[in-house]
Amino acid sequence: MKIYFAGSIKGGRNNQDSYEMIVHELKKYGKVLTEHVADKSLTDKGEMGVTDKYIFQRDTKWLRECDVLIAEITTPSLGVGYEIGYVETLKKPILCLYRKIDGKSPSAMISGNPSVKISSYNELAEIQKILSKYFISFVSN
Ligand code: 6IA
Repeated sequence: MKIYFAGSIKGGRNNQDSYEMIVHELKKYGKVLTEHVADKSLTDKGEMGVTDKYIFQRDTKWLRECDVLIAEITTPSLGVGYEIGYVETLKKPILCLYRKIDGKSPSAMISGNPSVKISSYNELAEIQKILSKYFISFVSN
């Protein structure tokens, strides 16, 4: 199974610890095409040495290739929102995860979207359960 993991880069790297945990868990279920998104050394300046055009062409190719999109949406990101919309038009499954923070909630374009499955967590340790439950139902459908 090819998994596209989406997480904020230019939107801010505040939730990089969640991205790392998610990618660690996702590797149990398939090939993660975008492991670099979780990389601690990647800053909100992005990947060094590659052009924006290259990134766009490579990432949209992977979005067309993937079997599922898993997005961490706690930190709002234009790129992640774009990726969710792109994959939705391809009718592929989408799971969004977000960390519960007082006074904050995800965009209605995600939480109100019937094509998107959404799960929240308080602690990083909950991510493992959310993903195992998701992939069990994914395989049985
Ligand atoms: O708008 P954002 O940068 O927060 O968008 C993040 C999302 O878009 C991630 O899920 C990635 O899949 C994708 N993405 C956007 N920019 C990059 C990037 N470098 N490197 C890898 N993936 C990206 C940024 C530009 C750099 C040349 C300075």
